Amino acid sequence: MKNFTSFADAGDYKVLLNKALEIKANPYGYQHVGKNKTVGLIFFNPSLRTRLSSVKAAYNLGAQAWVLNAGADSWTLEMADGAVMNGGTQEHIKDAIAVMSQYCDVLGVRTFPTLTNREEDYDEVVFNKILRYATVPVVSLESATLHPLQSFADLITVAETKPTDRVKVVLTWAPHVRALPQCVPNSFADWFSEVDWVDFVITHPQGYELDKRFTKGARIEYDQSKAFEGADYIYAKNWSSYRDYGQILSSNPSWMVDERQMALTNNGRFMHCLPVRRNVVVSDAVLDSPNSLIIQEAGNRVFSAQTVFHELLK
Ligand code: SN0
Repeated sequence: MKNFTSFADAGDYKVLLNKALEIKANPYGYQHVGKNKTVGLIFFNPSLRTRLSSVKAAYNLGAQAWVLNAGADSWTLEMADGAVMNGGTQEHIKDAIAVMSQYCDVLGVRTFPTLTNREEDYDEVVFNKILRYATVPVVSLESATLHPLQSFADLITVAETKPTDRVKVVLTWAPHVRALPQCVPNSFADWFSEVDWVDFVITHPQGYELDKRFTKGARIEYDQSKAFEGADYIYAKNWSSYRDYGQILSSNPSWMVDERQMALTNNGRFMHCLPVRRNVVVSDAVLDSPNSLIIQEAGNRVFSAQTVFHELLK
């Protein structure tokens, strides 16, 4: 592993998943790997789980961690190549990333999409600049199109809770009040369509089709109730349209995940990456039910990050 930005960087996911389960069973058993090492974390956007779980992951490995909130704590960074910097930006991303690489052994970076320029977002223009200027391995803490540490934690969560060898996993769109990135669903599809013991179904209203690059062989079902039938896992997430880029095409409240839909499943477990808008995306009753995995899932963010840092530092 050279960088970690997508499912493809995971290599053999079975090997990586087994490593994560091994690390979870023995979280402090790998401190020789992180000794005298530093994990740097840069956030261009807000974070709760990613920031804290990544710091904890570094500590578990015996490494140190620093966090920079770009723009808020640092100079305002210029992204454009060849810019004449006589405006509001004070330091070029080229210099900032090269300098930060001097201060760490692995660099984690979070950048969000514009949701206005699809080409720029899907070409990962900002993240690719960071990859170009970094001189240490880079980990995506969510890019413009993907959130691989989340998906890896989701895979750990399903693997350690699955009731049978084969399981049906359903990714469902749910309503929201703001236009959100496609990163979490893209990434979830990128990972789960590759897992050979998962029957993977995606359900969403018309117009919310994700980029086919990530959904590959996934079954798309426009009828949410039909999709939920017999599901072992329901993974809810809102996203804005990829087709009508960044637009909200529906706020149909009947898509909110509620006990009514969960009753159609095979005693289905409920998952969400968080943060979640309660009683908009999913009802309190589902979030607080014994079948809700949201806290275990968030806990596994430590082990997905720790496993990836372990692979990059070892
Ligand atoms: C982000 C997203 O990609 O959907 C981060 C998820 C890990 N979520 C949000 O931005 C939610 C913001 C809101 O207003 O609820």
